[in-house]
Amino acid sequence: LEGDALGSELAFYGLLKKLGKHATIVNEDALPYGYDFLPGKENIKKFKNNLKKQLNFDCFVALDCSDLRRTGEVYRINTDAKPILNIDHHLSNQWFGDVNWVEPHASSCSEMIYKLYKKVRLPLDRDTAILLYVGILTDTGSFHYPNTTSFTHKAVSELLKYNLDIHQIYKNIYENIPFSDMKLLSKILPQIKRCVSGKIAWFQIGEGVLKNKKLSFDLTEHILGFARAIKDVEVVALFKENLGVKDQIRVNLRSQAKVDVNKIASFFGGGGHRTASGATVHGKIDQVRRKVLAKIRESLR
Ligand SMILES: [Mn+2]
Repeated sequence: LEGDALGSELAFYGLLKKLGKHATIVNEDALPYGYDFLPGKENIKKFKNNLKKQLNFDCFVALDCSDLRRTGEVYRINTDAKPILNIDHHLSNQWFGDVNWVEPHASSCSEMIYKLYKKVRLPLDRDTAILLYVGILTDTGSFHYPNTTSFTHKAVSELLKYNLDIHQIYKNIYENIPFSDMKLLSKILPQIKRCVSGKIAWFQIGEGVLKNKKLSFDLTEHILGFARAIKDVEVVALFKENLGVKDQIRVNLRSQAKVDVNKIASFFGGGGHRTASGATVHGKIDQVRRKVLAKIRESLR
């Protein structure tokens, strides 16, 4: 769960409200670090089993989710199998909805919700502009990933008319790292390894490194971004032993535009985008790492 998921769900919720509809936002995870400033965040309910009985709805909407399982336990509230609306921009989207609005060329789900505001001719407001801006900002890597288009900038140009404090928004999300996390980052960075003449850079983070510490999403992004900035690197891989679950490895992949890491992640049961993807793989960390690196090697040929 990150900026685009939060921005798009809150902006879509606002759109439904303006149309006089009742809606409830349910997330599996708590609000991640750094996103406390999002307007309307108090409308997000954390998933609980008893919500199944409390909620009564006609339509289940998934935003920024390639796969229903990516909602965690949340899809289980749809016990009466009500119609599913799937709004997403992942290349790996599974078309699980009864209605599927999937645009793999959109920079973000938030950009799609911006389009929806235009389509239904609803006026934007400052809070909505903040939410959509956050979603687009985070999913485009602050407007430098190849998914950034002329339309993306056109949308943002309109959002900025609402007097957004873009400096503060950036600070909240990216320059808000706790000192202890930065110290942890400085311990992980020297463990970087390369292979295939420096075309692959990878990190392996064992359970010991994170003993009693939670690696925040932002920290993962920083590690990946750091490695991707190295000369000649085409693909970055991060292997992390999931705290709590035995023999479960989280694999995060990033690439320059050349290699399609969505394909690699899909091979291992995950997915995502062409230049950013991930998978949760069962196995020992060394064994998983070897398999994934072999697959990346293949794709570099
Ligand atoms: Mn997204």
